[in-house]
Amino acid sequence: MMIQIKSVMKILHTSDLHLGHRLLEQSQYEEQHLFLQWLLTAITEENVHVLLIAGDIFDNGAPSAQSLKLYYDFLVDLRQTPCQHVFVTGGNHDAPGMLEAPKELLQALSVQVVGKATDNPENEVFRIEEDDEQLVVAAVPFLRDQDIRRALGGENYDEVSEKYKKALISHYREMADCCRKATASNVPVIAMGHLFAVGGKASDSEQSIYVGGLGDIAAGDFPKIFDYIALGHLHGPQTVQGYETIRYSGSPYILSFSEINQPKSVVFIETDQTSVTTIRLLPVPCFRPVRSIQGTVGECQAAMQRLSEEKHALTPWIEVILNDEQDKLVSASDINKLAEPLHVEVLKVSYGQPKTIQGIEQLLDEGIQVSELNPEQVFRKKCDEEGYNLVERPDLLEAFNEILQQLNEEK
Ligand SMILES: [Mn+2]
Repeated sequence: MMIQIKSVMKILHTSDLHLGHRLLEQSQYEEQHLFLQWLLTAITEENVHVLLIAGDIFDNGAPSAQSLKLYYDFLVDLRQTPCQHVFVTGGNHDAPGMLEAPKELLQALSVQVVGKATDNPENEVFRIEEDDEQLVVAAVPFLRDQDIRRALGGENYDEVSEKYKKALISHYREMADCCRKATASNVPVIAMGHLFAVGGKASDSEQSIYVGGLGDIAAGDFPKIFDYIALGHLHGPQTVQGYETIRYSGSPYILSFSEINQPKSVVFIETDQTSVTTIRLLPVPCFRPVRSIQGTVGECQAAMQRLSEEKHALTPWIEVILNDEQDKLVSASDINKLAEPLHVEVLKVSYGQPKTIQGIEQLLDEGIQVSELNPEQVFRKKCDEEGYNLVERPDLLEAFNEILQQLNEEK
């Protein structure tokens, strides 16, 4: 008797590793290392065949030797797992040239790297086969304005925004056409992306791709051929407008204090011969707790004590906010002395209510849209919020305008 085993393709989606990222000047190397070790184990245990990393591999365009080693060691270690296909795309933090320098070398390890969009959309489309299964992947990186359209002189801000959005949508349409051409049959198709989608919830750590929602794309703008869209850029795990198959995996560890208490995960996806059958979140263990502790000196000390008694892979990092008037005279070094015998590390001591950084939308007068402001007006609003007086500090505005000018010239 012949037993037919229904084969399935198992895929893992992550993004925003930001290798080299520091939280309040502290290196996050240890948790990044532990996460990648955990990922190798998860890939083995779940028998994952395909790994998608949707942008922001590194925290900046010139990563340290330590960050590079972390990345390359991980890619080599993947060879010992069931994962035989890796797709790495550039994010807004990555330098495309840097990411693509070892492109051919990594191809030999079945790692496909797409740092930036080129004139040929076929460079972003890949077809893979595992046993009887096939999968088409459109590995779309972060799309810079200059990569996807020819800017004309004298465009104002709204025109740039509108045209960029159109170019973004048409890029995904070209991808869809290429994917259709890549295969004759109705095999599952996955797209990647590093962008801000409408309705997404940002935290403090994403560097806004463009001020004021330029180029926001909505769930309905993506062609229907894609069975799953693996997104990066937003650091909190979330769907786009409630669509289960259009998702941000989120960063695998926190990248700012605004992400405290945010559960982190990677996305596990299964396909059959024609489409996606399962989508499931795999929670990433918290290797290093990061907490914000508020109260009187006594309350904070007690909270530090409790945290110190918990068992964690790495020393917890904390921010202490003293909110009692009488504690104004307590210094950061006094707090550090209290923490010394404990298994916690105080990264920051501040006084009074924690300041929340507001998004530009919250700073605007009612009825005004960000798109109605020019960049200088947006800058002035942010300076107001941060307490910089531009009359006393004209150099700030000058510096801003100089940067703006440079950007315009580059375009
Ligand atoms: Mn990011």
